[in-house]
Amino acid sequence: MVTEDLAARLRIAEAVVREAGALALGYFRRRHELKIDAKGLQDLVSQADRESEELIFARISEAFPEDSFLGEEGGLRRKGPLMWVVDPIDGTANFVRGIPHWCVSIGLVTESRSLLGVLYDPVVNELFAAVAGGGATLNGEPIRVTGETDLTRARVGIGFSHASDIARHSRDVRTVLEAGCDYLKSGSGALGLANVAAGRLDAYFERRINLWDVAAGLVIVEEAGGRLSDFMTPDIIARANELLVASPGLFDPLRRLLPAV
Ligand code: LIP
Repeated sequence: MVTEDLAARLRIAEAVVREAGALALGYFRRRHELKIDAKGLQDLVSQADRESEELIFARISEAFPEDSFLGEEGGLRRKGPLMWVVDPIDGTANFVRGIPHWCVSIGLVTESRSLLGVLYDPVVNELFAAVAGGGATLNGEPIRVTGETDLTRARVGIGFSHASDIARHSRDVRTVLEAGCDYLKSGSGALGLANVAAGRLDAYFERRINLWDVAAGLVIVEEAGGRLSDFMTPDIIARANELLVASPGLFDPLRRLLPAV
């Protein structure tokens, strides 16, 4: 049963993620004007990311002044019982190069779980949404993970950033391929989770991924019937964590292949 408060929060979050997606899409079409900065090795940011996050912060703070807010670019702002967690453009490396595979992600979390998530890909006008206990949707239609149980028919999203160990990542990819899976590295972990929820991928795995990348996708996958590894550890704001999400029939086989370290 979805409370009226969560339902109201979902409606507002959907409107805000669409507005931020429209702003980002405008920059995507004018990306040659963007000033792009490097935060680290292969870790980029532009004013599109920053302006998307500031718009979302302004709208969410106006509607929910008592809540916390954590954004990839602006960090933690305000403390409250519930925390909005935002990736203003997930897939920035694709975005700045003109590859149309990125999204805006807004999640609402408690200390232990993701309660609500909206994730918008404005290039193809796809809005993924879920609230705990209310199911998961794509443009308003229900979505479910696949019922796949055979690794040799599975396609697994595998993310990587240079915050991860290269040798470990190489072993992970080899292990998955030797098990007969196909794999995809797309540059957007958030869309990876959304595609698992929509039954387009059978699983998504990343050794070190940040809360803002997945805060929305976690509840979207869960409400679409997927299984998730324990991601929301007490220090999750301070550090990236390992994440495996999968259709139920593949979770244990993949967990054995890709053990948490
Ligand atoms: C991206 C993540 C992806 C990871 C990339 C990058 P960003 O987020 O969604 O999973 O593999 O390295 O961190 O930086 O585009 O918001």
